[in-house]
Formats: sequence, structure tokens, C-alpha cells
Amino acid sequence: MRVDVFTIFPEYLEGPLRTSLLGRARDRGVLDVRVHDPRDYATDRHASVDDAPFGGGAGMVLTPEPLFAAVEATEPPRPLYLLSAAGRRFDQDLARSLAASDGFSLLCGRYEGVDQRVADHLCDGELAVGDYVLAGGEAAALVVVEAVVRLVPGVMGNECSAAEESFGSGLLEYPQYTRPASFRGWEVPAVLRSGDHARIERWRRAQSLRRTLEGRPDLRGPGSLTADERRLLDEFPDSGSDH
Ligand code: JCQ
Repeated sequence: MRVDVFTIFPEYLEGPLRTSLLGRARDRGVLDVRVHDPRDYATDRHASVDDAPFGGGAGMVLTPEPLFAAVEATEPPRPLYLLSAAGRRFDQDLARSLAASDGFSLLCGRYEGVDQRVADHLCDGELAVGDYVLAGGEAAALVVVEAVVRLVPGVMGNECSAAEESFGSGLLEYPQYTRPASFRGWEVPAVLRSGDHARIERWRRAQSLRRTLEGRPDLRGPGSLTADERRLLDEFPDSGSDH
């Protein structure tokens, strides 16, 4: 998979792209990430990438010339998305669909934004990672790259694990425990140490369901529990840790 990122702060992305899952995917040749700096394509003496907004107002706007030049020199994989709080919400469905493609590209805004002609005539769409404003698109670009790349076949160590967890099933994850079995008087739920794998499986499904209903009911939407789900919640009546 190839991902091209356009940013006036390429160093912002360097550490994360070298680390952990993304770094390994690149080392193994599964992921080809290319970071481009529009400043390299600026033509004036000061290599400017921003200017004051027409009409007045605070701050600076990224100018179109170096952004168009950088993208046109590169012919990056499409779609090219502008990261912006005004964009379509990036979610697991879009992550899955991008992971099934050969690649995509991201353009990071900064300051008060980018010249509207960049959004209108250079990019294919706008993506937002959440309802908050960032100082620039770089952190959002990393979110998108990591969420997509971990779904690319061959990237995660365990092929099942990406599909198995939160959102894969539309439910939140069940709680995990490791040693020690007792920590400061807090015990690992007995069911997990029982060796009864069918019961462990049901306990985990009950926990996932209860966590989702209590913490993120929006993930399930309206609609009542199935008979099977009701039975599960009845079998494990509280979300406490003592089973
Ligand atoms: C992404 N949620 C918030 C910051 C200007 C397009 O112009 C700008 C873009 C940004 C970065 O994006 C976000 C964002 N998802 O703020 C400033």
C-alpha cells in the first residue's frame, strides 16, 4: 500500500512513521509512505507557503501554488483527502475501505486553513478525525494512516486480531487481564481462570455487549436486544469483576 502525505512539517510525522507497527510495515515493504513538503516547491526567495487572507482577519492561509506544485509533481495515489474539522468523519468503515485499496493521500492544513481552491480543485474530499480543532492536520493524518495500515493484510502479527476487536464486530472490546491474578487486592475474574472456554467466550460477549450498551449506545443504534443477548446479560448479571 502506498500513502503520500503533504505537510509543511514533515518532521512531525517522522518519529511515528518509524515506530512500532508503522515502522515495521515500512521495513517489511508492506507500506510505502512518502512525505512531501510543499515548501520544497515554493518558488519565491523565502520559500513561502502561506499568506494573509483576502478580506482581512487573523492568521495566515496556506497558498495554493506550492500545494498544487507538490501534488502535481508527485501524482500521488488518489483519493487525496484534506484533513479538516469540516470534513466527513473518518470511521472504521472508511478505514476498512481504504485498507482494501492500493493507496490514498493526505494533505495537512495549518494556520487558519488552506486556500479554498485547494479543497475545490486539488483534493477529492475532506476528512475529520473528530469534533475538535487541531493546530494542523498532521496528528489527524497519523490517526488515519495508523487506523488504515493496521487493517492491511500482512501488517499485524496476528491476522485475526484486527478483525476481532472493537468495531470489527460493532461492539467494544471485553476487558483483558494478565498476571498477577491478584493485584493490590483486585482479583482477575474467576471465570477467566476456570479453563471453561465456552463460558469464557460467553462472559466476554456479555462484557462487550454491556460495555457497548452502557458506554457507547450510539454504536448499536436503536433497536432492542435479541433473545440471545438478553440471555447473555442474565447469565452474567453485573459488570463487576467477580465471576
Ligand atoms: C481534523 N478534526 C479536526 C487545522 C486548518 C484545512 O485547514 C486546517 C486543518 C487543520 C487540521 O484538521 C483538523 C481536524 N479532524 O483540525 C487547521
